[in-house]
Amino acid sequence: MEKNRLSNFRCFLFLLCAAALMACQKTGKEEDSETDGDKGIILGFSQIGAESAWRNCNSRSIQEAAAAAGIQLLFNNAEQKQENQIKAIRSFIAYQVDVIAFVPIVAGGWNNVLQEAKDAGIPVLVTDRKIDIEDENLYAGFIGTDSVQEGRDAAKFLLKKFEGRPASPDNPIRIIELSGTTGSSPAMGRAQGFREIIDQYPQFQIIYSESGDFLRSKGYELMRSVLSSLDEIDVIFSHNDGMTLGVLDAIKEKGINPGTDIVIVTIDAEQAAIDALKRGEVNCVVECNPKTGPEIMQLARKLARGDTIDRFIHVEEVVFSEGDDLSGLAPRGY
Ligand code: GZL
Repeated sequence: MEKNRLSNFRCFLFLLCAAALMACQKTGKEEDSETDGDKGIILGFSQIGAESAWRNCNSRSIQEAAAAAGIQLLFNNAEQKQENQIKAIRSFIAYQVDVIAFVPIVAGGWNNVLQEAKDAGIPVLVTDRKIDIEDENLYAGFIGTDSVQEGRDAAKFLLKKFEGRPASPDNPIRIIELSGTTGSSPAMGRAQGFREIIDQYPQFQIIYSESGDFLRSKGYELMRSVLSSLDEIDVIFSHNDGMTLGVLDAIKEKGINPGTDIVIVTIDAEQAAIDALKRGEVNCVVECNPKTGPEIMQLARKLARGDTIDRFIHVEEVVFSEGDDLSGLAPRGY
């Protein structure tokens, strides 16, 4: 009971601060409305947390783009808890923001709060991760990356890497998979896309798959445990660079050469992963673009005006492989 009261009080405080902030800025809204109808839009954004360099870059992109667009941003960090996201969305509804956008930490459990937003007449934009929902009309659209394609791209690299290598179901190419947050669309999508390709070639076998929750610390722990129990590993497929950095730490501790003794494929394309690719410690890095802030603001403007948007908008992404000339690659910024 005590915890709940504290949590509700925090939510009330958040609302109070938001109201105070917007009250002075809202006066600006009336003045601005004469000059630019789009200015003064209030966007409520629920971010899942700060679990990786990718997530922090995603948050910076949203905050910087809102400032550049003159959109008033109510930004809430849910600290990896869906219940905090639901509370934040409810506070945005209570405050009657113009648009709500959020990254759903997991795909399920959004029906009720999105129905409340719809009943309040507030359009909702889903970003980065997708949701499973009965009534697709409860949100206006999605912008983010295509996790299933990212999984396919990882698998296609392995087909090329092991082309011509003698392998059979009796002498398989043994794959360890470290997956992302259980129930999240990137973890499910990457696993699905990877298997769509790999399952066509029986010589590839996933001998171990476990969630590392997109965290470097869990990637390290899981890899230490795997190395203590399995001695024949050919490939590590890691759903994000954060976990991969933990994997590299664990592998090097055992005197094993990552990228040579074990092929490593990873997703996100953080600077640290690109640097590991350049050092030959990683063999393939599939990009997952976190810099969607400007597009999110354009979509928020459209929704605030009552316009419709495309249902699914996937951002462009590339694949970086060993042997690529990366000398001209710009700093990644995350
Ligand atoms: C993917 C995104 C994932 C990243 C991780 O779209 O949701 O969450 O791959 C991040 O680095 O934690």
